[in-house]
Amino acid sequence: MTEARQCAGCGVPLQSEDKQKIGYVPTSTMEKENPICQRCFKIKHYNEVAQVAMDDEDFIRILNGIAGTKALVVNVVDIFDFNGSWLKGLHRFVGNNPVLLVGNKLDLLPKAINPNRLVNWMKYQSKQLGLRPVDVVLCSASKGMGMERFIQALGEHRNRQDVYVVGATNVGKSTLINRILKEYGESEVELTTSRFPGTTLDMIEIPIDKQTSLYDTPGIINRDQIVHMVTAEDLKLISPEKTVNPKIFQLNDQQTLFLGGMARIDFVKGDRQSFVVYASNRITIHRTKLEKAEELYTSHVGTDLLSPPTGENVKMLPPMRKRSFKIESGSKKDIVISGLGWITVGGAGALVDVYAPDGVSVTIREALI
Ligand SMILES: Nc1nc2c(ncn2[C@@H]2O[C@H](COP(=O)(O)OP(=O)(O)OP(=O)(O)O)[C@@H](O)[C@H]2O)c(=O)[nH]1
Ligand SMILES: [Mg+2]
Repeated sequence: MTEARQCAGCGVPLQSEDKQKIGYVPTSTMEKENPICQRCFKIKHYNEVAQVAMDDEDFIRILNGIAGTKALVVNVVDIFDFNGSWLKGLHRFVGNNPVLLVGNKLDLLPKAINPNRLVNWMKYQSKQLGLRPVDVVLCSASKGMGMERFIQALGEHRNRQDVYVVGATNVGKSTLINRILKEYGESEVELTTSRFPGTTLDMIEIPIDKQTSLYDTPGIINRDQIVHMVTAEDLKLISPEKTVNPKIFQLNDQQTLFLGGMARIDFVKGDRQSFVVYASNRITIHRTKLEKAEELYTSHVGTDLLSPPTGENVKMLPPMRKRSFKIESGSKKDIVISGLGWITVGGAGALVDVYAPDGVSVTIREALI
């Protein structure tokens, strides 16, 4: 814990000297019971962008202490962007501590999803990524889904020890803790949450009982997450806020689908089959002939036809990079464009080229639905 008082919203040490620096509060606010810094105040009341220049190194240093303690680590991922929100090097932070894996933002997935299948898929993925969680639970922190099961798992696995909530930025760690506090706690404290990455700035201790505490931690920034490549304005359009409605297209080969101007999916070769898009409802999906795709992109990206990115924001986007996939016939596959969503390809066998901003991971998996 730092000597200075901490902001109750984001954890930053408070100061009243410099308005331009983080942690600023007017002297009068400093005296209050749970003071929050000016930045948190602005996020809470005006939805302002939360950007501050903090190094990933700073955040990693904060997490590095966990390995030396005896605690339960709750690793939160965004199930809409599982790979993109995976905390790389997690095993280093956790040491020998048990990990409870939480798939958050369940409300974004279509109702047709089979939760058991999703949990099994997450277990399998974790294993591939070098982690064996003691348990996997699904929830929606913002909607309050799955909380009973989560609390039960927490009680079961924490052995009356501390709990650290960790994860990549923006997965909903603080929202999850607020939800627990609201439903099970007596504390008046409300952690700051926002749509923008990098909201929580330091470890925040929330006492569970006399001996143990729950800790919120700053999210690690994965540079390859799409949120770091778009403007605040476009982030709003790209990140789904509600359940994504599948959009079904029957395609012949040599046809192309555009996910706004963020991605282009060319059905190069294969029998006519369905391509089902799962992405934010605010991304315009445009279908065209493959031979016209290149020209259409160049002349229309940023316009209503192919947006987001909107207007000039296109200049911020890294150049499009092509990745090719061969999908064998017989099984349905999801092509996942990290942070944007995924496209389920019908199962008749297909050659597919995907263009997405360089740095954004594009992967293939067994269809989730
Ligand atoms: N749809 C949906 N959105 C959620 C859910 N939980 C959190 N969010 C949203 O995700 C965004 C990030 O939430 P935070 O709680 O600030 O995320 P965080 O992991 O604490 O982020 P950092 O502090 O930057 O590491 C906010 O816009 C939340 O409203 C959820 O269950 N469903
Ligand atoms: Mg947070």
